[in-house]
Amino acid sequence: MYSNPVIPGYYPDPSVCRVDNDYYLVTSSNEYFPGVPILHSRDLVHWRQIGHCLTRTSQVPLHKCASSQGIFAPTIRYHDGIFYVITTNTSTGGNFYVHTDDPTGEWSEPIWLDHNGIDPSLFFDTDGRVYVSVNGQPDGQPAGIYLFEIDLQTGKRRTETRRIWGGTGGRFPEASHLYYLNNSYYLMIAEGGTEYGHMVTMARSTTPWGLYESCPYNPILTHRDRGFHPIQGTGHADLVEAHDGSWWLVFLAFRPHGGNFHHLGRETFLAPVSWTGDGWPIVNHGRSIEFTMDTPSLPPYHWPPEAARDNFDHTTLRPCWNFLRNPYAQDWSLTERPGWLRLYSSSLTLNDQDSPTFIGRRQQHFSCKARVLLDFTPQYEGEEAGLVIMANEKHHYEIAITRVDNVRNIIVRRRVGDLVAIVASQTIDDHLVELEIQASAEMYTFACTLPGKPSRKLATGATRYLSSEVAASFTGVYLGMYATGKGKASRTPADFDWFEYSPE
Ligand code: 6LW
Repeated sequence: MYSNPVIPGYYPDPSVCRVDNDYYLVTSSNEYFPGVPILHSRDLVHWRQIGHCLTRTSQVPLHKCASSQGIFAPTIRYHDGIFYVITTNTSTGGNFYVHTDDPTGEWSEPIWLDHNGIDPSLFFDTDGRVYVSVNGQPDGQPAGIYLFEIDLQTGKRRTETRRIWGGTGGRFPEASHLYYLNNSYYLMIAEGGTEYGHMVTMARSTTPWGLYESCPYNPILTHRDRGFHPIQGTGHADLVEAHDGSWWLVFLAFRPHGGNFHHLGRETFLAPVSWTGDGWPIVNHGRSIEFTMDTPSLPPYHWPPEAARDNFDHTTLRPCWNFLRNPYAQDWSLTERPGWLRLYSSSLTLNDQDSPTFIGRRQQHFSCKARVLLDFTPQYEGEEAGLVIMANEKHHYEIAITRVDNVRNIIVRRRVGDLVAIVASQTIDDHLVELEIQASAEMYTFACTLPGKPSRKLATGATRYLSSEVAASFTGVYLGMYATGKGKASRTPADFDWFEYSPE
């Protein structure tokens, strides 16, 4: 028995590999930096983030990339003592892979592939050949999954590119992975698009190049016909044989609320896989995916819980923290005021498709609370710093300290598309202020607490207007700290003593 999602919050397009009794999983990261979060588990249910694969701008240039573009689906594989992650930077450069012998450390510079498309995967055949499968079709060719052999050291193509399978007729065949077992090559893909029509399909062949025979049980996973199920969009999967010989599937899905609106993004789920007598996979015994999975899991292995409060007592950020695109080093410091995270207001704002001064973490629970203690005295009109719930540059709500008519104010502002409104504003004079966003599945509530006074509710905002359906985003919402000079690089420090994230 275990609960889904196994990795809540914006962790989409999961790919997993096993090394003895350890499991490593990577996901897309789009415009967020560092790129490609890597997580570690000993039971496929309990995961801890151990870092990122792309930690240098040279690996992941995201300058002014569009929201929801940047880094798309990755694949992680382990071969001869080396980890490989292959992915796509849809904004700069296309398909590439990096490698390391230590997944918690630095990864290599990119090895670029001369091939278009997205969702590349690496396959190490038993004869030593290495293949790339990807969905990018050469000019004039039909959609489908294409295969070519590469020189692993250089990424150079060793063969022509061939279309090996077109899927079962769903749109957007993508997310391909190849596996060799039962003396057959199994090809698993996603079809239908990463929304409500998403599905996983499978085929197999006697050679990597095909011909591929479609699985008679396709789609082996979908919720497209379960319109009222609280779990939707199941698809984009990766298969793994556990150290006890059991088989499992990790895949993405999302949890709509209040109708078809999901704001936490596409999350990572887990399901058991069994095999039919004639060698085809059956996911969760053919049953729907549930929040509580009534099936034996691997022996649980729990990680120590992370403290709810980050006191910024270290000179490096926890792995949960992300920037928007490649950050400007001068915009933040963990050393200028030890024990505080110092942000400097740059000329950029949260409305810019750039890297405003912002550091955030995924919202991973429908009901949770984010609080910060902020020391900030704006020097210039319009300068502001505070706490934001961010979908993208056109969809965000923030509670902030600012200066209006030369008076220090607390404001709550909501932006939904081209609608922008300050929905609360009041003067304050104390220096230290606690800002708070309380989340329920349907509503965000914004409050502040001044020294020695009770918490004061200022405004609310519906979660649905930050959902992927409204914001047209591939990502999920982030809770973050920010500072801006709104067109003026004022450099007034905004000091955050702590950030507390409390699931409820
Ligand atoms: C991912 C691809 C997809 O690479 O979304 O819609 C992309 N399909 O499988 C980004 O998550």
